[in-house]
Amino acid sequence: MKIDVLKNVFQKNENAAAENRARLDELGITCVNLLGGAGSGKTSILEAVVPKLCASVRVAVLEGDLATTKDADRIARLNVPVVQLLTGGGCHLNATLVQHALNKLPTADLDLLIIENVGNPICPANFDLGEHLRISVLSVAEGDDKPAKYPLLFKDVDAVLITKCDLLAHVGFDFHQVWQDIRRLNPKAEIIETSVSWGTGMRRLSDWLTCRSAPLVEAKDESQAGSRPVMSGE
Ligand SMILES: Nc1nc2c(ncn2[C@@H]2O[C@H](COP(=O)(O)OP(=O)(O)O)[C@@H](O)[C@H]2O)c(=O)[nH]1
Ligand SMILES: [Mg+2]
Repeated sequence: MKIDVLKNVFQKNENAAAENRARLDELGITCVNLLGGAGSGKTSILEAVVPKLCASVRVAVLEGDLATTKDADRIARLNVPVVQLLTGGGCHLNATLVQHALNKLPTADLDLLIIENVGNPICPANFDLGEHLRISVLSVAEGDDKPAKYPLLFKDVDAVLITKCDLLAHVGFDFHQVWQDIRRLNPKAEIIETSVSWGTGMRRLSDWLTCRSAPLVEAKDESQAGSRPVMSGE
């Protein structure tokens, strides 16, 4: 009986995630789920990279949190559309919450949607939101044992950001070990070393995200070009 209930919870999320993905595909929006522990540097990364992304793609952000709008307030200062999703104490976002948020965004005018999940290295990884890409964030201050201790956070992701590299001289963090542990779990993920304080890795991350959004943006351009009248001289 208990097993059936759990199954239903996950099934409901899977259904909503599939609906979100289909809707995002139709709109030509690439969606990224940003995962990582509390304080790993997720919002700081967005503050640094979103202004760079705005040069080539139209970006919006969903901010997942337990109780406050503090992160959404930080993103709103960048002048991009942002919606705060409050879980009321829940330790992860789910696809239904994202579904509601999509209704509040100017989806016809977007190319890239980045979702900052609730700060937690465990639960969010179990819930598909309908995203196309997953990025995990691990700060050097959290310790080099984390890929081994929280494998789900690194296993099925497209990129891993190793953040706060400016603190490497002050914390014990065996980069080689972390690299090996991530590679053992995930041979293909892009691994990007970053420091918001130094500006390290921001161009690489921005280029990576722009490149991964390009297929949907190009498809959208083509379909719009097909539906618009051909101007003389074109
Ligand atoms: N030294 C250093 N501190 C950082 C860096 N990125 C974020 N921080 C600090 O880490 C703390 C948590 O950052 P935040 O972006 O809010 O983390 P989040 O909870 O994952 O969104 C804040 O005090 C930031 O100023 C970085 O690259 N270097
Ligand atoms: Mg945050």
